[in-house]
Amino acid sequence: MRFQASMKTFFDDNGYLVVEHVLTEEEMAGVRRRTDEIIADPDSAPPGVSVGREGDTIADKSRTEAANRAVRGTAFLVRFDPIFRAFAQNPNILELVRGLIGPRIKVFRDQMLLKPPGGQAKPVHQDQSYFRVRPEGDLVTAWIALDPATEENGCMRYVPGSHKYGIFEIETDPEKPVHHIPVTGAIQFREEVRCPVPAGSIIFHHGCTLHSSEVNRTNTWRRAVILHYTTASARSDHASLNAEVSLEID
Ligand SMILES: O=C(O)CCC(=O)C(=O)O
Repeated sequence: MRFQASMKTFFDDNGYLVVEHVLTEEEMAGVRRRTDEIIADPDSAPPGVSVGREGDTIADKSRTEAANRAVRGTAFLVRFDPIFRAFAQNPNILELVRGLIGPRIKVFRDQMLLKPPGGQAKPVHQDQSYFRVRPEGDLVTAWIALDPATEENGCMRYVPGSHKYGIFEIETDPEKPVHHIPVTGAIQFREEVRCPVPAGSIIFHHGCTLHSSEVNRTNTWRRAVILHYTTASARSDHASLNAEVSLEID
């Protein structure tokens, strides 16, 4: 799928953009295989990659030990795994990212969210709440579906237009400090949009767009690669994040 000016118009208005069928089965084969290897044996991840478990971020301790041990996510595969590094430079992905934020880009951060069967919800948040990249509009997240994402398995949900309000103050739950809950006060947002997509699709979202996903109510995994691109010159307020950029491209 080639970049079209109408995509940028939609993205600027709504703060997200669904592009279906960007990647072929062949283009996803390597990352799917590596993902499954890491799910089966988290110790097989290269040094430097962090692997998170369901139990790290959920307060419900009544779940089984196996459910809490299931891999929930990773960080830094692009930085340390050659297959993911090549994937993050897929020309079709880069063309779309450059169309949205400009010609010179880098992968600021990378992660996966791998909802296992029964996997937990991700509450509403803004990526910029974590990353604090300046300028604020220079961060775009590419959420890449390795499996079909459905309402049943926890597809992405977006609040259209919410990126226009900047970065909100946050509250955190002491039990689950990983979740940054934005304090949005009396703002009347447009209605949330659910975005089921076929595998190989990409949903782009602005760093300030409010988004979330629900519990995976199916018996199969919902795997997604999440690449946070910025302009080459963008910098975070957090020096430690600038020191750990996933991949310089331009
Ligand atoms: O994959 C999910 O369920 C949530 C992903 C997310 O919050 C993000 O891409 O920022």
